[in-house]
Amino acid sequence: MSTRAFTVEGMACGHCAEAVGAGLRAIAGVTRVAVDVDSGRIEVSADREVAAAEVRAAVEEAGYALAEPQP
Ligand SMILES: [Cu+2]
Repeated sequence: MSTRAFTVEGMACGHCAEAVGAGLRAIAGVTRVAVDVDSGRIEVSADREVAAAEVRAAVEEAGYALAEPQP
């Protein structure tokens, strides 16, 4: 079980969160997704190691962008 957090840019409302959440839940092995619209923070829990590239692809598929990691 692993949980990773990312920041999504461009979400504005519950529909955005729903779209991003649905995309993330469709990733194989994902067991739990939390999306906070205001901060853009997402948490992805999975029963395997999910690559950042997979999360990025799902977020972009939903029409949003993953923020670059903070230095
Ligand atoms: Cu929205």
